[in-house]
Amino acid sequence: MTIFDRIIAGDLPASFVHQDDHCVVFLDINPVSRGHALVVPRLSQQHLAELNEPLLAHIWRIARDVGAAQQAGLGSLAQHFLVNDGPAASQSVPHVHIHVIPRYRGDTVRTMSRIVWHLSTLMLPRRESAARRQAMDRTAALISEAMRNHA
Ligand code: DGP
Repeated sequence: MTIFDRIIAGDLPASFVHQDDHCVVFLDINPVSRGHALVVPRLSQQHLAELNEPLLAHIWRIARDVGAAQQAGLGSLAQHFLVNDGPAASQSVPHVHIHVIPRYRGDTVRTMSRIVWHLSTLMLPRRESAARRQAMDRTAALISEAMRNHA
């Protein structure tokens, strides 16, 4: 069982953006930028190649919609879609997930250095706090609302 299975089961907290029959979207605990989201299939598989075509299409469609909703809800200008597809590609959670990382005006140095840091083995998990969770919940709600409005 992966940590994402535990989030999907409701055993661990997360700031959810979207949930449907096939996937969930919640904010990354260690965000590269504000609103950094993870699109996670409910099916617990490690590699993209293990997903069937309809599920693959679905999670990429949802990732596209999350990117659009980050722009509408948070004012980002564009987004990176990133999949670390295996441990040798810096995958730390063995459960397929698409990172949707928003980009903001003037953020090149900060975001690029954080992406490098994110992909390195130096990454340390952030501590949970009530204030931090509330801030993440507010950000998730803004993306979620924009996603519903653009559906
Ligand atoms: P990757 O390196 O591609 O496997 O990214 C895994 C991401 O998952 C990483 O950016 C941090 C995030 N993450 C790990 N544990 C948790 C957690 O418990 N909650 C949330 N929201 N994100 C997590």
